Amino acid sequence: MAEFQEISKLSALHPKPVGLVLQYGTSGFRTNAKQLDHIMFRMGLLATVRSKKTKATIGVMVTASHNPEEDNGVKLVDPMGEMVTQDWEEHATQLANADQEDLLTALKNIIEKEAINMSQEANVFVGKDTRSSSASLSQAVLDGVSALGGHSKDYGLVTTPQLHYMVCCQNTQGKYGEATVEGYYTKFCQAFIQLTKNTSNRTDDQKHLCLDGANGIGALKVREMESHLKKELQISLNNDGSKGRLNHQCGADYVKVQQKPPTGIQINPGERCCSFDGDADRIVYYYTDSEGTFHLLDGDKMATLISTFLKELLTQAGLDLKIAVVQTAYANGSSTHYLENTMKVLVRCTKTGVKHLHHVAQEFDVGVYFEANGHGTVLFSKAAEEKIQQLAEDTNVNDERKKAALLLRNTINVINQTVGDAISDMLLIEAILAIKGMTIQQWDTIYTDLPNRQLKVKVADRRVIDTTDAERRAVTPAGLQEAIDNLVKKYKQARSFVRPSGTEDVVRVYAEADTQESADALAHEVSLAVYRLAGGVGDEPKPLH
Ligand code: NG1
Ligand code: ZN
Repeated sequence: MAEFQEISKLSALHPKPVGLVLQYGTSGFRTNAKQLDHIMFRMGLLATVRSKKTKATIGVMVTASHNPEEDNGVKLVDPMGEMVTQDWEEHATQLANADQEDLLTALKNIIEKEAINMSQEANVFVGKDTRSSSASLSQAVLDGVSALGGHSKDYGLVTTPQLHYMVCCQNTQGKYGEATVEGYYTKFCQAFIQLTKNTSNRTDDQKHLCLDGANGIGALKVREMESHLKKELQISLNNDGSKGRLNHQCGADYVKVQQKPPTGIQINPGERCCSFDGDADRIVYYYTDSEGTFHLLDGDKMATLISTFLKELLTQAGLDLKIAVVQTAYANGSSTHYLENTMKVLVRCTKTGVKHLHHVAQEFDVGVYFEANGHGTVLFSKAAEEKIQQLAEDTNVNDERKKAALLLRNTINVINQTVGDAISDMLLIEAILAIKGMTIQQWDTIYTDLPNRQLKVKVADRRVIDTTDAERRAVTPAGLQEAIDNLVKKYKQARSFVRPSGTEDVVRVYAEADTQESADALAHEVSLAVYRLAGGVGDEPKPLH
């Protein structure tokens, strides 16, 4: 076939370095940008084939999110804007690792296995972040698409969630919104303005938000969006990319892991601040109090605020819809306790990685899902959306129910349901705080986080650790879980677990307890157990204090 000749010719321009093996991991391929040209070309091929298979538009996003500037990566977006399915992740790994001369065979294998009709039209949307390597890498994706005769649309610089949104809009024939960045701003900002329009006593102080754009794409896009907000949200933008380096000592990941404010930002006591990550699919909030103490409001705090708000509205609207919060093992124990025991909200725990959370959230009428690191969103079932819509249009309901239904309808519209989205999450949180007339300090005191610590341990082969129960218990190596159980018993309100990272060559250790000293000590002792029982390499982990 003609298209296969074209692939042979073009793939020679995007050669695979001999011996390089990469895995489609938790969030696609991610490594130093210099190693990715062939991966990009091949993902262009794969997206085209996936488009033929699904008879729908597929997205390809070139980004390495919160990684350093010199890295890059690529992820595939499925028709409804969700992450690509597991079996196609395997196809991606196969295609990525085929030797240059075996590429056609690997591609044909996928086509055969999936029974693809190659005469079907294909359509691929491509987006990229602000990394200097992203321009040529996204061109390699486009080359891959055209090598197989697919149509492509290059959205250029967009956030990851914007690309997910475009794909969903396109495949729902505009029902989700218009597939342009303008359409994105219009949809989400209009909903935000509707939500906040009856909170007229907001002062300029309350409308003010300090934002750390991580020197990335999120900053650019917030600037573009600003006029749509009609001063209802006044953002002072820091780390906008004009000076600093992407994700360097700033951004959501830095703030969450370091538990301190980003550099390049002047924070006044009590001021509400937030940080995006490098592709704007994560967000965390924070403030410093009058004593200069830093307070982080992470994904768990956001999930709590959002689910409380939604539960109250559902009650006021008299709608019997099933709401749940989906978390991972990294969720702070206090948040889970508060949600289950005070809010009486159903909580489900799942494996790390948003695709797992997304999947579980789909089981409910209203599924709020967040990773502690600030990646998350809310999903509404079709039935839930219809019930809310009906009630909002019903002329025979009392004012309270009507008002709640209208708020719920606008809340649905301010949320990007395709994937966690820093911009949309920011608008949602800002709207909730405005409606509730709540300061960030008041939000923070809903519950108090248990002190916690995350550590990394280097081992020869992290796959020796196998886990169960949503990664909360280690099944192998023998004796490890027993050792962890015995260590946990020594501390109050303690919990600890270990799991192999899906994005780094390390084992992650998490511990929480009643005091920071205890959490630190427990994390260290568990790290030692991992080092000794799971083949630690290098120096033994040292105590933190
Ligand atoms: P790993 O490296 O598998 O722990 C990390 C994050 C995940 C997720 C992925 C994808 C933690 C503890 N882990 O995964 O939540 O965001 O990266 O970026 O934050
Ligand atoms: Zn990200």
